[in-house]
Amino acid sequence: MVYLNPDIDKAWLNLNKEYKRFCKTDMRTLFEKDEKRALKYTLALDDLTLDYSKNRFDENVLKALTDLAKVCGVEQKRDEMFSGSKINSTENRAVLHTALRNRSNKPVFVDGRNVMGQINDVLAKMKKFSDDVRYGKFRGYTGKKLTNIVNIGIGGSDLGPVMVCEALKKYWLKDIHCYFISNIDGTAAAETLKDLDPETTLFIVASKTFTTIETLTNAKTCRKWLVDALGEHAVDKHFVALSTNKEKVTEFGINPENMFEFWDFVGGRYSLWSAIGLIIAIAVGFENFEKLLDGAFSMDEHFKTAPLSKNMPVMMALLGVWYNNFYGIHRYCVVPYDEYLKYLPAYLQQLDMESNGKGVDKDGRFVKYSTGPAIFGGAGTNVQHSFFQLLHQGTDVVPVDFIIPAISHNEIGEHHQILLSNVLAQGEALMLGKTVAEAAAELKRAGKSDEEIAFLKKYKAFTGNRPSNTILLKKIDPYALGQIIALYEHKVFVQGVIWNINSFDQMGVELGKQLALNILPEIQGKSFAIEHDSSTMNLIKKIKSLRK
Ligand code: G6Q
Repeated sequence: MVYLNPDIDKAWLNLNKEYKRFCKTDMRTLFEKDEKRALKYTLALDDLTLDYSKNRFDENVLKALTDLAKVCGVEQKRDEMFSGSKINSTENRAVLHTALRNRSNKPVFVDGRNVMGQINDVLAKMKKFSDDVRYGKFRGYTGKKLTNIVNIGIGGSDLGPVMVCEALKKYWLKDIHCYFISNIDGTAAAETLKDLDPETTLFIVASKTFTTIETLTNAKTCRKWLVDALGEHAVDKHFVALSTNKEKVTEFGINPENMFEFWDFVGGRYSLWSAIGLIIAIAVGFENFEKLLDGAFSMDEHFKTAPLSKNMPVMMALLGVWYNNFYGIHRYCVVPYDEYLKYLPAYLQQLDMESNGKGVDKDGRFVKYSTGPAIFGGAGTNVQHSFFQLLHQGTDVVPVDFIIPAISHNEIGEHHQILLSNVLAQGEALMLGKTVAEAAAELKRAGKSDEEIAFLKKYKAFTGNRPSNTILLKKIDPYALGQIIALYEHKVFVQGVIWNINSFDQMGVELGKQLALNILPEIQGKSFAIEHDSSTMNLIKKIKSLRK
């Protein structure tokens, strides 16, 4: 690590020393030595529990990590974020997704102006509209109730709403059905529209900028589909927009009265709490949308007030830094054991990788250390039957977050008990492992010959000492979901502070977009003049010949 601040340098060097002292210690031994380990390293907020005891650390490591958080100014920067400072330095913007769920309604200022008024106005407009759609007051052009709600958006304008809608499916109004069109691939629109009735379909065009090519192209296709069926006059009753850009919304042909506004201080991947959550409010009702905000607010308060060593997002962030920068582990896995949370890993992938996948620090220097890890995941138990082999016996260690509700919305027979026993078993297996001697003894008990035992014992052994967090909640309800999402948002924030990067821009997605604009006319046969590398040239040629 090379920083200009000697205090920070010292904290990193101290962690290096801690790593050298500690790295050979096995978690099994730590648990054997300290009966209270689990109790000591479990945090709770309402019904949410974080057990982080199955990680590679001891008291001294934790102290060194919290010292690092202190000298990096985590607390001060956190307060700056909450108070509306322009911490998104490259875009000169405040970062105020927390104001969207500021249930205390205490003023939050941007450029000397309290933003709570406009936030509350949009929430009120969302409440009215979502109630009107749900209870059939706002109807389609031909007078039918709007029961098919299609969100057209991509990235931050899709992943949050789709994840939350799926997570809260149990709370959907019976006759409301939600659909999401994000990909520019025509299949997304075609497969969605083929089963829908224009008379009962409401399109929500979700785009902060209202310039995103995928969203505008999909919205155009859907608009044409509707106009072909019901005529131009029907648009006002079937299209609403969520955006910061009134001009573009109007230019596209959506009535600005049907626009729900949000603002530059809301980043795309942090926007589900804003007007971008409209489809959530329609699906689950505004009261439940408010409970989602309440849950996030409770985590915000925890993040703001709990001491660093008792602070859930801080602890998760510090352990991530510990693995990433000292163990050299640059991967990370999230496994919710709940079918309703199946889109959470994809959502977190964007939240974390788009926020912290950065290589230049806030002072304009190329960083000389690793930043955000690669994230993957999926719903358990399914993934136990796919990539868990690597988690248990692969040569790369992958820290895992397990997320599990104690009660299922669908308590059928033994299903949930089996699910619960599986998630606990996975955490235990990863941590304890199985020594070669234990594997041999097991094979002996199973009646294997000495020869078989000698051959099989290493294959049957598990190194163990593989870290995991367990996030336990009572049930997947709007409040708990709000808490979990905010927990991860703040974890990502803390890591960004420690790595001294701007977690709130996403310039890495620009280059591909720019080059695609050059290639498009060539694919369309409108231009041939642009020079590419020979691979791209060849592929363009091949594609054109295949499409002839
Ligand atoms: C998220 C990103 C990005 C964005 C999409 C959609 O933080 O900014 O994923 O949400 O590119 O952008 P629009 O909402 O402007 O269409």
